[in-house]
Amino acid sequence: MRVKNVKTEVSPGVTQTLWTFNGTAPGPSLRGTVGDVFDITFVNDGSIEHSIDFHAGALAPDRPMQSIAPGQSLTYRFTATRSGIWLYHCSTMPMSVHIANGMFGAVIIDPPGLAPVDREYVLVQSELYLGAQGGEADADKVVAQAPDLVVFNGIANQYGARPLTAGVGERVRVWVLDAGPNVGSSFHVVGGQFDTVFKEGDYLLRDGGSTGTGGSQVLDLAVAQGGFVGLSFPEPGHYPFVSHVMSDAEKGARGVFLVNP
Ligand SMILES: [Cu+2]
Repeated sequence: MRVKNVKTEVSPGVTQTLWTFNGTAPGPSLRGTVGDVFDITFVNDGSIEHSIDFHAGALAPDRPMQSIAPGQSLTYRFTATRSGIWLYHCSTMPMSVHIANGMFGAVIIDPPGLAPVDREYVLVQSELYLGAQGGEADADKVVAQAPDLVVFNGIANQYGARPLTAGVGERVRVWVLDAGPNVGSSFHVVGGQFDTVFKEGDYLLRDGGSTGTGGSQVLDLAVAQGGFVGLSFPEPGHYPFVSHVMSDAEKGARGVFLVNP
Protein backbone atom coordinates (compact mmCIF):
# COMPACT_ATOMS: atom_id res chain seq x y z
CA MET A 1 0.00 0.00 0.00
CA ARG A 2 1.83 3.00 -1.33
CA VAL A 3 1.02 6.66 -0.59
CA LYS A 4 1.19 8.83 -3.69
CA ASN A 5 0.11 12.41 -4.37
CA VAL A 6 -2.10 12.32 -7.47
CA LYS A 7 -3.83 15.14 -9.35
CA THR A 8 -7.42 13.98 -9.75
CA GLU A 9 -10.47 15.43 -11.48
CA VAL A 10 -12.96 15.12 -8.60
CA SER A 11 -15.84 16.76 -10.47
CA PRO A 12 -15.98 17.88 -14.12
CA GLY A 13 -13.36 20.63 -14.47
CA VAL A 14 -12.36 20.53 -10.78
CA THR A 15 -8.90 19.16 -10.00
CA GLN A 16 -7.32 18.51 -6.61
CA THR A 17 -3.99 17.01 -5.58
CA LEU A 18 -5.13 14.07 -3.47
CA TRP A 19 -3.04 12.08 -1.02
CA THR A 20 -3.90 8.54 -2.09
CA PHE A 21 -3.33 4.92 -1.22
CA ASN A 22 -2.10 3.32 -4.48
CA GLY A 23 -3.10 6.25 -6.67
CA THR A 24 -6.86 6.53 -6.13
CA ALA A 25 -9.32 7.76 -3.52
CA PRO A 26 -10.80 5.55 -2.24
CA GLY A 27 -7.77 3.27 -2.23
CA PRO A 28 -8.08 -0.35 -3.37
CA SER A 29 -10.88 -2.44 -1.88
CA LEU A 30 -9.42 -5.50 -0.16
CA ARG A 31 -11.47 -8.67 0.26
CA GLY A 32 -11.27 -11.82 2.28
CA THR A 33 -13.00 -14.17 4.67
CA VAL A 34 -12.80 -14.69 8.41
CA GLY A 35 -9.43 -16.15 9.32
CA ASP A 36 -7.50 -14.58 6.48
CA VAL A 37 -4.21 -12.92 7.33
CA PHE A 38 -3.52 -9.61 5.58
CA ASP A 39 0.15 -8.82 5.21
CA ILE A 40 0.51 -5.17 4.21
CA THR A 41 3.66 -3.33 3.26
CA PHE A 42 2.93 0.35 3.80
CA VAL A 43 5.20 2.72 1.88
CA ASN A 44 5.13 6.51 2.15
CA ASP A 45 5.97 8.00 -1.25
CA GLY A 46 4.10 11.19 -0.33
CA SER A 47 5.49 14.55 0.71
CA ILE A 48 4.56 14.61 4.44
CA GLU A 49 4.08 12.04 7.23
CA HIS A 50 1.30 9.48 6.81
CA SER A 51 0.03 6.28 8.42
CA ILE A 52 -2.62 3.59 8.00
CA ASP A 53 -5.27 2.20 10.35
CA PHE A 54 -7.23 -0.90 9.32
CA HIS A 55 -10.46 -1.26 11.29
CA ALA A 56 -10.64 -4.83 9.92
CA GLY A 57 -7.96 -5.99 12.38
CA ALA A 58 -7.79 -5.93 16.19
CA LEU A 59 -4.32 -5.16 17.50
CA ALA A 60 -2.30 -2.66 19.51
CA PRO A 61 -2.00 0.45 17.33
CA ASP A 62 1.37 1.53 18.73
CA ARG A 63 3.65 0.10 16.07
CA PRO A 64 1.60 -0.64 12.92
CA MET A 65 -0.40 2.62 13.00
CA GLN A 66 2.54 4.93 13.61
CA SER A 67 3.17 7.86 11.28
CA ILE A 68 6.14 7.46 8.99
CA ALA A 69 8.11 10.07 7.07
CA PRO A 70 8.36 10.24 3.28
CA GLY A 71 10.63 7.47 2.02
CA GLN A 72 9.93 5.16 4.97
CA SER A 73 7.92 1.93 5.08
CA LEU A 74 6.51 -0.49 7.63
CA THR A 75 4.76 -3.84 7.67
CA TYR A 76 1.26 -4.18 9.07
CA ARG A 77 -0.14 -7.67 9.58
CA PHE A 78 -3.66 -8.31 10.81
CA THR A 79 -6.01 -11.27 10.94
CA ALA A 80 -9.60 -10.80 9.80
CA THR A 81 -11.42 -12.15 12.85
CA ARG A 82 -14.83 -10.54 12.21
CA SER A 83 -16.95 -9.99 9.12
CA GLY A 84 -18.28 -6.77 7.68
CA ILE A 85 -17.12 -3.90 5.52
CA TRP A 86 -14.37 -2.07 7.36
CA LEU A 87 -12.81 1.34 6.89
CA TYR A 88 -9.10 1.90 6.54
CA HIS A 89 -7.68 5.40 6.67
CA CYS A 90 -4.65 7.51 7.40
CA SER A 91 -4.53 8.37 11.10
CA THR A 92 -1.90 11.10 11.02
CA MET A 93 -3.07 14.37 12.54
CA PRO A 94 -5.07 16.26 11.56
CA MET A 95 -6.81 13.03 10.60
CA SER A 96 -9.83 14.94 9.28
CA VAL A 97 -7.70 16.62 6.62
CA HIS A 98 -5.82 13.44 5.69
CA ILE A 99 -9.09 11.57 5.16
CA ALA A 100 -10.68 14.55 3.38
CA ASN A 101 -7.72 14.65 1.03
CA GLY A 102 -8.26 11.06 -0.10
CA MET A 103 -6.74 8.68 2.45
CA PHE A 104 -9.41 6.04 2.96
CA GLY A 105 -10.68 2.74 1.59
CA ALA A 106 -12.60 -0.46 2.34
CA VAL A 107 -11.82 -3.99 3.49
CA ILE A 108 -14.66 -6.46 2.93
CA ILE A 109 -14.69 -9.60 5.06
CA ASP A 110 -17.53 -11.81 3.82
CA PRO A 111 -19.89 -13.10 6.51
CA PRO A 112 -20.08 -16.91 6.42
CA GLY A 113 -22.97 -18.07 4.22
CA LEU A 114 -23.08 -14.88 2.16
CA ALA A 115 -25.69 -15.54 -0.53
CA PRO A 116 -24.56 -15.57 -4.17
CA VAL A 117 -25.66 -12.58 -6.27
CA ASP A 118 -25.65 -11.66 -9.95
CA ARG A 119 -24.10 -8.20 -9.47
CA GLU A 120 -22.10 -6.74 -6.66
CA TYR A 121 -20.91 -3.15 -6.20
CA VAL A 122 -18.96 -1.23 -3.58
CA LEU A 123 -19.75 2.44 -2.93
CA VAL A 124 -17.61 4.43 -0.50
CA GLN A 125 -19.08 7.80 0.44
CA SER A 126 -16.79 10.69 1.38
CA GLU A 127 -16.60 14.47 1.28
CA LEU A 128 -14.36 16.93 -0.54
CA TYR A 129 -13.46 20.34 0.86
CA LEU A 130 -12.00 22.04 -2.18
CA GLY A 131 -8.83 24.05 -2.01
CA ALA A 132 -7.44 26.03 -4.93
CA GLN A 133 -7.70 24.44 -8.39
CA GLY A 134 -5.03 21.72 -8.47
CA GLY A 135 -4.37 22.22 -4.76
CA GLU A 136 -5.11 20.30 -1.57
CA ALA A 137 -8.12 20.21 0.78
CA ASP A 138 -9.06 23.46 2.51
CA ALA A 139 -8.43 22.73 6.20
CA ASP A 140 -10.69 25.57 7.37
CA LYS A 141 -13.63 24.08 5.45
CA VAL A 142 -12.85 20.69 7.00
CA VAL A 143 -12.90 22.17 10.51
CA ALA A 144 -16.17 23.95 9.70
CA GLN A 145 -17.58 20.65 8.33
CA ALA A 146 -18.69 22.50 5.21
CA PRO A 147 -17.97 20.20 2.25
CA ASP A 148 -18.23 21.40 -1.34
CA LEU A 149 -18.81 17.90 -2.68
CA VAL A 150 -20.18 14.67 -1.23
CA VAL A 151 -19.27 11.75 -3.45
CA PHE A 152 -19.41 8.01 -4.07
CA ASN A 153 -16.05 6.44 -4.89
CA GLY A 154 -14.24 9.75 -4.90
CA ILE A 155 -15.80 11.61 -7.85
CA ALA A 156 -19.00 13.68 -7.84
CA ASN A 157 -21.86 12.35 -9.98
CA GLN A 158 -19.63 9.81 -11.78
CA TYR A 159 -22.38 7.19 -11.94
CA GLY A 160 -24.77 9.64 -13.54
CA ALA A 161 -22.51 9.83 -16.56
CA ARG A 162 -21.54 6.15 -16.33
CA PRO A 163 -24.40 4.22 -14.66
CA LEU A 164 -24.02 1.00 -12.73
CA THR A 165 -25.87 -1.75 -14.55
CA ALA A 166 -28.17 -4.62 -13.67
CA GLY A 167 -30.78 -6.77 -15.36
CA VAL A 168 -34.44 -7.11 -14.42
CA GLY A 169 -34.83 -9.70 -11.67
CA GLU A 170 -31.11 -10.09 -11.03
CA ARG A 171 -29.93 -10.22 -7.43
CA VAL A 172 -27.89 -7.10 -6.71
CA ARG A 173 -25.75 -6.46 -3.64
CA VAL A 174 -24.41 -2.99 -2.89
CA TRP A 175 -21.79 -2.66 -0.18
CA VAL A 176 -21.74 0.86 1.26
CA LEU A 177 -19.11 2.38 3.54
CA ASP A 178 -19.10 5.90 4.90
CA ALA A 179 -15.52 7.18 5.04
CA GLY A 180 -16.46 10.70 6.08
CA PRO A 181 -14.48 12.37 7.54
CA ASN A 182 -17.53 14.24 8.87
CA VAL A 183 -20.81 13.35 7.13
CA GLY A 184 -22.94 10.22 7.53
CA SER A 185 -24.98 8.58 4.78
CA SER A 186 -28.56 7.54 4.19
CA PHE A 187 -28.24 5.19 1.21
CA HIS A 188 -31.40 4.89 -0.87
CA VAL A 189 -32.30 3.61 -4.33
CA VAL A 190 -35.12 5.57 -5.98
CA GLY A 191 -37.75 3.07 -7.13
CA GLY A 192 -36.00 0.25 -5.29
CA GLN A 193 -36.76 -1.62 -2.07
CA PHE A 194 -34.21 -3.58 -0.08
CA ASP A 195 -35.26 -7.07 0.98
CA THR A 196 -31.94 -7.57 2.78
CA VAL A 197 -29.89 -5.16 4.89
CA PHE A 198 -26.64 -6.02 6.64
CA LYS A 199 -25.11 -3.33 8.84
CA GLU A 200 -22.12 -3.31 11.15
CA GLY A 201 -21.72 -7.06 11.38
CA ASP A 202 -25.25 -8.45 11.26
CA TYR A 203 -28.46 -8.64 9.27
CA LEU A 204 -31.09 -6.02 10.10
CA LEU A 205 -33.27 -7.71 7.48
CA ARG A 206 -32.79 -10.92 5.51
CA ASP A 207 -35.03 -12.04 2.65
CA GLY A 208 -37.94 -9.98 3.97
CA GLY A 209 -37.34 -10.81 7.63
CA SER A 210 -39.57 -12.79 10.03
CA THR A 211 -42.72 -11.91 8.09
CA GLY A 212 -41.19 -12.64 4.70
CA THR A 213 -42.65 -9.36 3.47
CA GLY A 214 -40.44 -6.81 5.22
CA GLY A 215 -38.63 -4.16 3.23
CA SER A 216 -36.17 -1.37 3.87
CA GLN A 217 -35.79 2.01 2.16
CA VAL A 218 -32.47 3.24 3.56
CA LEU A 219 -29.18 1.96 4.92
CA ASP A 220 -28.20 4.61 7.48
CA LEU A 221 -24.53 4.89 8.26
CA ALA A 222 -22.72 7.06 10.75
CA VAL A 223 -19.19 8.02 9.76
CA ALA A 224 -16.98 4.90 9.57
CA GLN A 225 -19.94 2.50 9.53
CA GLY A 226 -20.71 0.15 6.67
CA GLY A 227 -22.91 -2.63 5.41
CA PHE A 228 -24.72 -3.89 2.36
CA VAL A 229 -28.18 -3.92 0.87
CA GLY A 230 -29.77 -6.59 -1.34
CA LEU A 231 -32.44 -5.93 -3.91
CA SER A 232 -33.70 -6.76 -7.36
CA PHE A 233 -35.26 -4.44 -9.90
CA PRO A 234 -38.81 -5.16 -11.13
CA GLU A 235 -38.64 -3.57 -14.60
CA PRO A 236 -36.19 -1.87 -16.98
CA GLY A 237 -35.35 1.77 -16.37
CA HIS A 238 -33.11 4.29 -14.68
CA TYR A 239 -33.12 3.99 -10.89
CA PRO A 240 -31.19 6.82 -9.20
CA PHE A 241 -29.29 6.06 -6.00
CA VAL A 242 -28.55 8.78 -3.49
CA SER A 243 -27.64 9.66 0.00
CA HIS A 244 -31.14 10.68 1.11
CA VAL A 245 -29.53 13.51 3.06
CA MET A 246 -30.78 15.55 0.13
CA SER A 247 -28.31 18.42 0.28
CA ASP A 248 -25.53 15.84 0.10
CA ALA A 249 -27.14 14.19 -2.94
CA GLU A 250 -27.21 17.63 -4.54
CA LYS A 251 -23.49 18.01 -3.73
CA GLY A 252 -22.71 14.88 -5.76
CA ALA A 253 -23.71 11.85 -3.63
CA ARG A 254 -25.89 10.38 -6.32
CA GLY A 255 -25.75 8.04 -9.29
CA VAL A 256 -27.91 5.78 -11.43
CA PHE A 257 -28.60 2.09 -11.84
CA LEU A 258 -29.39 1.38 -15.49
CA VAL A 259 -31.60 -1.71 -15.45
CA ASN A 260 -31.80 -3.61 -18.72
CA PRO A 261 -34.51 -6.08 -19.80
CU1 LIG B 1 -1.99 10.87 5.79
